[in-house]
Amino acid sequence: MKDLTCRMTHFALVMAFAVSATGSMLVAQTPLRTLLVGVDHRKSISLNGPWHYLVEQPPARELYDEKGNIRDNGYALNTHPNISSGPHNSEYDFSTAPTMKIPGDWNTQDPTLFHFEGVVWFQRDFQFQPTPATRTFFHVGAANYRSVVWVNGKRLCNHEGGFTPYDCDATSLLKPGNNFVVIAVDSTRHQDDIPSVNYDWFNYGGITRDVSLVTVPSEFIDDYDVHLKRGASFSAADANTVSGYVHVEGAGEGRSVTVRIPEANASTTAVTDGNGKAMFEVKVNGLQLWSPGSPKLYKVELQAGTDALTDDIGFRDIRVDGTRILLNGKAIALQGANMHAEAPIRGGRTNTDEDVKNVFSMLHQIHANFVRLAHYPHDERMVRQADREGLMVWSEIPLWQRISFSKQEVYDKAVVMLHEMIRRDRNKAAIIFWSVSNETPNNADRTRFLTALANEARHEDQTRLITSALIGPRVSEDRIMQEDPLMDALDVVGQNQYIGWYEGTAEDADRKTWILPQKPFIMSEFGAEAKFGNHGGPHDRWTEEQQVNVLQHQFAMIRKIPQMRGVTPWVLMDFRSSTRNIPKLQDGYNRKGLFSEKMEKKMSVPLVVKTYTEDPAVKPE
Ligand code: GCB
Repeated sequence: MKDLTCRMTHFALVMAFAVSATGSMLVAQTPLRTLLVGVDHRKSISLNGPWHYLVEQPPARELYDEKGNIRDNGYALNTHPNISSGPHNSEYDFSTAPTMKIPGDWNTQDPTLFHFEGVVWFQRDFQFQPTPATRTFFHVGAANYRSVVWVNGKRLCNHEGGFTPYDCDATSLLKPGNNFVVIAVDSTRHQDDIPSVNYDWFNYGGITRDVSLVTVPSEFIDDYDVHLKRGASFSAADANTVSGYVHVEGAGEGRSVTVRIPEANASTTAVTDGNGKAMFEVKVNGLQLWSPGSPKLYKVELQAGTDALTDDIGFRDIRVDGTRILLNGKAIALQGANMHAEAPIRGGRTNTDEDVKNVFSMLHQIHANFVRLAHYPHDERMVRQADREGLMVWSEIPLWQRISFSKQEVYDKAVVMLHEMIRRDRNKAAIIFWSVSNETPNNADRTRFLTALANEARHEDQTRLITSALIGPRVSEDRIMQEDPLMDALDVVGQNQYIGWYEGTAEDADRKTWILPQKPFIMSEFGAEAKFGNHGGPHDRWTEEQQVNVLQHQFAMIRKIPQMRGVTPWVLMDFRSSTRNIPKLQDGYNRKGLFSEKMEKKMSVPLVVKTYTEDPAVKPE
């Protein structure tokens, strides 16, 4: 996260506040570097395709010196060995090394790297012609987990975090004609990372999302937020104002910014303040709001000087009223599933249009209007598609279970990740929840940390609801009481539990009475493992019949909880996890999917469909 060499252009200071039970404050002051919003809607030079790669076993001395500092004089220089004559020099050569497809994880592309967690170096040549008075950014959609980028042998930037994008200003390092880029990616796990060392998914390493070069004018739009104006309450009659800001990087005070929505005949001009930020508000007659039944997106044209960008943006209002969740003033019930970014059929990380199409075909089959993208931000394509198809989305940062909550440096990392997630997707109507965490231990350090983070998310974005998935309600006989103090910091509470799988039998759910505060809840996880094609009785573990039985009793239990507004079984599709090692049943997969990893429908799918279409487990009010 700490960027040593990347030029900090837009130097935003992140400030997070929370007063803990003891009155102490958690404040992060982390410089955020420029992050380009809407990159997929800008003209760019794609650097996707084959990249040469070399593998480094730990301790990876080409990347790190003895003290663990990054070296700039190793493979990064991309030199070539003297084969025939001259002095001895390097003992590596990218130009004759094998290639793999970028974007792509290394685990599913090279069988010798299937279980590899460590450093892989990537290199490619590319052509470039600089244009005067422009800046060119190197954009990486995601690289898991740490990555370091060198252009033409000079360090450009480093980034920490495997699921959010970064942009580095390469202008001064690029030259006309032939250039090269080297990226070292380190997927080694550390206790103070986010996620930490232990988690229930597969540690796919590599440059897992799109890579491109984005050229912009010297003053350019790096960030914008275009949303339906949010008032103290929602009224459909008043829902005709679009507001937000456009930030112009490199601009001082007094630059003119135009926001146009041609289809609605709306247009306004605003002026930047001393920080390059122009706040705007524009009336739009007959504005059609975004909703699952009518996922209307408008082409929004932004212009600042010679820079222009068009994005597809939907407008909607999401808020809480007592235990209800209101979308455009109407109470809603959320029905869907959890989903990992596991590519159906082919395996590996989801990062193509085909992957997204496959995931959506499963979501359509279960009649989902909602998806929880667990446990980290997924490829931007997923959220774009959700915007187009009217699917509501829960997006989360990977604060999963045992994070080092007492450490300030971990908090600082979390804040940067949160900002990267919000920044990339804040203009997508589909996202209704930002989740700050999943299943964290209930203790003072955790509560202080996550309360501050929730407040930070709310401060950054007032147009969404803040949530987290909790675990561990207090159970006394058949009463289940959720008393986690973190709930105070949340708008909507996610509740995970596995009655019938990790605890007791499916039928135990019938006797449970839930005592919950008056807030909207989502039953964010429940389920049971079933190997596709494995059959038996309703109590035979690992069978499809048992999965059906568990889900059936779960739905019946959820139906009786008045605060429940959403339901997402764990999980849409089986996914790889290195902790799931029962041969013939798991074989490296978490089998709680409604579908197998090959998209084969398990017997639970018809039950979910029937529930979602005929006898919902959750009601809007
Ligand atoms: C959970 C976690 C999820 C796991 C799931 C399981 O509670 O949130 O990441 O994969 O349980 O299958 O155990």
